[in-house]
Amino acid sequence: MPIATFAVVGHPNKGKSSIVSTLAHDDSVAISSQSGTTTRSTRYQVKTRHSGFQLIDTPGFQRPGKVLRWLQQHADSASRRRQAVAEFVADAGCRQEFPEEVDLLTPIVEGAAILYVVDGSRPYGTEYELEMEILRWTGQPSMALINPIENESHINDWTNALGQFFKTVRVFNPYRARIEEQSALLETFSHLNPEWGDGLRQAIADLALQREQQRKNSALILARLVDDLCNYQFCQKVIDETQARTVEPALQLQYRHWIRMREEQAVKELLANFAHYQTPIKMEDLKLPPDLFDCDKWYAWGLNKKQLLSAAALTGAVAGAGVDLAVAGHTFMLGALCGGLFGLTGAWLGSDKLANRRLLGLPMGGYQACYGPVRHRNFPYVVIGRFLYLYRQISQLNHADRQTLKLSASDFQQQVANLENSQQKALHRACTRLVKQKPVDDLDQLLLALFA
Ligand SMILES: Nc1nc2c(ncn2[C@@H]2O[C@H](COP(=O)(O)OP(=O)(O)OP(=O)(O)O)[C@@H](O)[C@H]2O)c(=O)[nH]1
Ligand SMILES: [Mg+2]
Repeated sequence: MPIATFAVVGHPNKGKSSIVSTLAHDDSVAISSQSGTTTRSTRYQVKTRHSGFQLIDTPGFQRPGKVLRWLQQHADSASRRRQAVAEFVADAGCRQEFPEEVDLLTPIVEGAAILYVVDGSRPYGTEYELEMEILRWTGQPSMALINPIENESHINDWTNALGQFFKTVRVFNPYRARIEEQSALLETFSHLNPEWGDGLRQAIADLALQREQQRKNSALILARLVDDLCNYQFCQKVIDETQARTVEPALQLQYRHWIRMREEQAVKELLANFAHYQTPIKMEDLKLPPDLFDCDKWYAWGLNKKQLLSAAALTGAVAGAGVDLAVAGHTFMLGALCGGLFGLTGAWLGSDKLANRRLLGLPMGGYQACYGPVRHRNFPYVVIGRFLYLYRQISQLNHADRQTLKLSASDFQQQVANLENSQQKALHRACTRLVKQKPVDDLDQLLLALFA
C-alpha cells in the first residue's frame, strides 16, 4: 500500500512544526517563537498497527518572489511548470541561493501532498500569493490549514483568499485540537489522493484502538500504583523499643521518600503511555493540594466525609450502617476515619496518625521496627484521585503544547458519584481490601470505569 506523505509548508513561524508535532504525537519536533526554527526538512513517520503515514516538517519560504521569477524564466507554458519546479530543486545554483525553498519543495516534487499553513490571527496579505503560486506550480494535491495562533480575527479573509488556491480549507489549532478533531483532519487528508484513502482510513481506525489501549494501560499503571502504595512498609532491625524510637524519624523519611518516588514513577509511565517524553513535570512543581501526607486536606482529593461514610456503609465496613450520617460525620465517625483506624499499638501512634508503626519480635532475637502501611480509609481514594486528575491533563495534552500543565481542582468525587451503584460498590470493596493489605483481583478492570 502506498504510504500517504504530507509536506507541511508555509511562511516562517506560522505553526508548521506545531501541526506536525500534534498530528504525529511527537514532542521531539522543534517549536519556537523564533522565526526560522526549522532549517531542514524532517520526515516524521507515524506508524500504526496496520498502517501509517508520514509528515514532513519544512523550513518556511524565504524568497518566494525571486523563486517564482526563476521558475517563470524556466517554463514558457503551463505544461512545463511542474518540470520547472523539478529543475529548480535539482539545480546546484538554486540550492546555494534558495536553500529553504529547495528543501521544502524537494519532498513535494518527490510526491508528497501539500498542507499549506497560515496564521488566522494575522491579516491576509498578497505576499502569501507568491508562495501559493509556487505550490500550485508543483501540481501536487493540496489543502490549506488556518492555524488561529492567537485568535480567530482574520479567519474569514483567509478562507476567502485560500479558497482561490486550494479546494479544501480547514481551521486547525494544533494546541487545542482534541483527538476527535485530529482524526477528522486526517480523514480530510484521505481525500487528497485516492491511492492513500484506504491506508489513511486504516491508520485512523488504528489510532482509535491505540487510544483505547492507552486508557487500559493507564488503568493498569494506576492499579499497580495504588496496590504498591497501600502495601508498602519500611522496616529496619533494632535491638529494643528504645532504639526503635530513635530510628523512627529515619524510617518515616524513607517511607515517605519511597511513596513519593513510586508516585512519580507512575506519572512518568503515564506520560510515556501518551508519548510525552520531554514534558517537564516534577511532582513538587505540581503544587497539588494536598501532598500525599496531608491527611487533613485529603478530602479534596479522595472522597469527602459523607462519601467515605456511605462507602463504609455500602461495603458493610461500619457496624450499624443505619446511623444518621450527618451526626456521625461530625462526631464519632470522624474519629474513626481519621485516627481510630490506626489504633494498633497505642504507644507508637502519638501525633502522626497516618501510618502504622510496629515493633515485631524476630525469631533470631531483636526486633524489627516498621513504618507503614497507611491504614487510612481514604488513602487509596486519594491516590486514585490524584492519578485520575493527572490522567485527564496528560491524555488531553497535545504534543505541540510544551507549556507546563495547568492544574485545577479535581472532580474525582463527582466521578465516583457518577459511577453505577454496582461499580461504586466494587470500588469501595476494593479500597477497603487495599487498606487492609489484601489482594484485589482485576483491580485495573475495576478502575477502568473511572477513566471515561
Ligand atoms: N498559542 C498557540 N501558539 C502557537 C500555535 N501554533 C503555533 N504557536 C506558536 O507559534 C510559534 C511558531 O510555531 P512553530 O510551530 O515553531 O512554527 P513554524 O511555522 O514551524 O516556524 P519555523 O520553523 O520558524 O518556520 C511558537 O512560539 C508556537 O508556540 C497555536 O495553535 N497556539
Ligand atoms: Mg518549524
